[in-house]
Amino acid sequence: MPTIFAKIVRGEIPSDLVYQDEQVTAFRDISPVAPTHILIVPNKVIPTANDLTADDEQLVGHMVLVAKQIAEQEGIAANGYRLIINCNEHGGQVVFHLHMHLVGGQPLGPMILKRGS
Ligand code: DGP
Repeated sequence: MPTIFAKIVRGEIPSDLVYQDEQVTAFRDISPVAPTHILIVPNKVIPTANDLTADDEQLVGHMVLVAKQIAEQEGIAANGYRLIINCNEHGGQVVFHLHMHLVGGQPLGPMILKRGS
């Protein structure tokens, strides 16, 4: 079954596209949690971070560099932003097509739950 993100990558369903090349596609999250909330997605389907292999090393590096470039374009690079990859249930992953969240445009507060809470 193709994921919703695979359909976005192929242009089969609409998205607010920000960037695309032969390796990755970036588009605005449908439910933004901050003024800037963009998803950077590999064009090939990798379900979770657990499925990454050494062959994907360059791809993952590319995802980070694309995120950095988009942050500059969005005007949030100097103030800062957060890059997040959720994995599986405890990570809060909902769409099982690897993606990196680029979130910024306002102070984001502390990272996550403190240990033990
Ligand atoms: P995660 O919890 O890491 O799997 O985040 C999935 C994100 O994907 C969530 O923030 C909402 C977003 N999302 C889900 N479906 C769509 C969609 O059809 N279009 C767009 N642009 N974003 C979507």
